[in-house]
Amino acid sequence: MTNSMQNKENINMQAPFVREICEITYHMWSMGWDERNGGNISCLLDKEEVAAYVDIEHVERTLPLSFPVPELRDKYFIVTGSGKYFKNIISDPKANLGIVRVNETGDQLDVLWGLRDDAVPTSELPSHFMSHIERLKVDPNHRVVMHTHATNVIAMTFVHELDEKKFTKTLWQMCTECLVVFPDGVSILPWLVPGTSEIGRQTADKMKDHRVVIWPHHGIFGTGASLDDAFGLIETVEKAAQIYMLASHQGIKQTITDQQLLDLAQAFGVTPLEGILGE
Ligand code: 2HA
Ligand code: ZN
Repeated sequence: MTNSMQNKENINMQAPFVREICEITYHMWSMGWDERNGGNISCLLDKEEVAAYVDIEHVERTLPLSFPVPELRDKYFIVTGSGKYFKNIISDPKANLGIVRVNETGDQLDVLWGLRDDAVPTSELPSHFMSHIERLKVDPNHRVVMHTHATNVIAMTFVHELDEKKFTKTLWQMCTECLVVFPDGVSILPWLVPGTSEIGRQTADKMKDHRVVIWPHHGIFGTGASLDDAFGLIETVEKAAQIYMLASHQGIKQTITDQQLLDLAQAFGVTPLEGILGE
């Protein structure tokens, strides 16, 4: 067998993009964020990196897209499957993940690998694909959209005002690192029915100038140039929300001041989202 054929046989073990998603989803489940089938991930892949492991000329199935995405034509993604449990991906990636390509007209998906037993991509595919389109416009390095039910972020949406600027400021005040990690702040949608094109459009609209979108009483979307990048962003927001949930009902006696946050931004060379810190 040639090396390339061996690679194609052993994709579960060898493809770094499969291994990474296996590890990170297991980790996210261990954090308690992805109960049952909660959470979903999509990651943009280069044609060449896919072709090293999968026969890209062989289409296993095609799936119609109810929301055409011509902007993503000929793009390759690894996605989590609808109804699949993050807990189980690591032990059976081929059943729980899929490698798909958007066709030339942007209205169909070619399944190239995985999604075994007629599985389909995540129910939140509209939010993922529409967010990829917007993030790619502002960041050519963008690759990952990650959705998870981060526990303390959800809890905070019950007890904190849902004003984006006030929510962002509270998060920045909870840990010194926050302003450095997400100077662009967090955005928040109204409560909407998940899985629809409408929540996809509204999520993507926020993604024009944010990397984080919070769905109240549901979870969080984070984006980035890599799985680590998107995960690290969500982890930092979740940590701040956790501190808030631990500290707020005790009566907060002091916090990081606006001037200290401005000093921090200057020291780390980041520009805080406007209209949050008093100048
Ligand atoms: O994949 O998290 O929002 C299940 C969900 C839906
Ligand atoms: Zn969800």
